[in-house]
Amino acid sequence: MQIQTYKYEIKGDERGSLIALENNIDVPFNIKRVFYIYDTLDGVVRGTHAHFLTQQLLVCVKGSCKVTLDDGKTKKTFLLDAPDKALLQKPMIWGKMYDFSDDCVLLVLADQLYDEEDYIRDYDKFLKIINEVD
Ligand code: T46
Repeated sequence: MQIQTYKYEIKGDERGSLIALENNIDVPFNIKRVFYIYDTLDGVVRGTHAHFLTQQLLVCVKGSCKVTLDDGKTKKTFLLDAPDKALLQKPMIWGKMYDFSDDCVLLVLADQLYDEEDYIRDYDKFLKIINEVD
């Protein structure tokens, strides 16, 4: 499984830090949607789905969480623990997010508008589709 991670330049000065993400430059797609998840309760696992079309870039702008990406054959786990680190979740990759710190704010940039039809929320269905494609 080929995974893309990003490390962004921090354009800070004595007043504080700033990171800028530009369409198709720092983010490898046209951004159509932005959402963020926060106040995730202890022990909760989020995500646990794949998308048919959507790709999304995950940035933990505050706190930390772990992300496991799974292509149906291989699983890789990443720690997002700094606002200058990002992880790309491509279409047809199962993703789960967990071990959220209390202060975690996970920012997600996506290249599609929200559409529940784009979600595969059943892992067996995901494996079946992956194996049909192979
Ligand atoms: C992901 C993780 C990190 C919307 O109305 N619009 C949206 O853009 C999204 C993402 C969700 N919703 C609604 C759908 C559900 O009623 O918000 C509710 C919670 O969504 P979901 O159960 O998908 O939440 P998570 O935290 O399990 O997953 C979300 C994203 O869906 C997912 O792509 O990577 O955050």
